[in-house]
Amino acid sequence: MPSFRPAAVRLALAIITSAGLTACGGGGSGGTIQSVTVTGTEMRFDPAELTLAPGRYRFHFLNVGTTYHDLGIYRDGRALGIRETGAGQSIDLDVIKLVTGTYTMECHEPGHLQAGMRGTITVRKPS
Ligand SMILES: [Cu+2]
Repeated sequence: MPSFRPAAVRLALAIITSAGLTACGGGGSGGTIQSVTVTGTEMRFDPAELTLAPGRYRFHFLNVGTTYHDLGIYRDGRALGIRETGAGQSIDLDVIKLVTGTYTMECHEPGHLQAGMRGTITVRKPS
């Protein structure tokens, strides 16, 4: 009997995977990718508060500070996307899908988050 267990687990994973693909392919959001620019400096993001509609986004991170900074987008402590860039440089994060809820922007260079380099993204349907 125990020998059947791995196959059952694989089957369950396959079902979850195909459900996920269906969810991604469906819906009316289409292939539109919106761009959001966030600027980083010591020790803050600008804007620090963002309100966005649900959808797919590419964050463009512009470091106008004098040291390395990174922009990470987190939900429930999990990073959905994160990129680091040097002073005077900019970088694009991978496209991420934002659903209704609250996300945080955080810089994880040593001491930066503690110094206040964080922000909030509120995602909600336009009223
Ligand atoms: Cu930083």
